[in-house]
Amino acid sequence: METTLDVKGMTCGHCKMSVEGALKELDGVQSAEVDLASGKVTVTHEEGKVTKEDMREAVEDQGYDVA
Ligand code: 9UX
Repeated sequence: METTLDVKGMTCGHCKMSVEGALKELDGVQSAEVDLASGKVTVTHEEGKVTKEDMREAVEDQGYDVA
């Protein structure tokens, strides 16, 4: 399934890589794609294995805020 996060404070390509990398490390996440212009992050993952809260924590650990 797909979950969308609204992330604040990502401005460069390195931000994008940090957030995508942190999300892809989570068990059950298949892909993560940051759109820098909008701050939208689209995460494709197995249902039930990983929650939006897990994703929020992973993004916040990288220093970004999740709306
Ligand atoms: Mo460079 Mo992106 O400091 O925050 S990693 S702008």
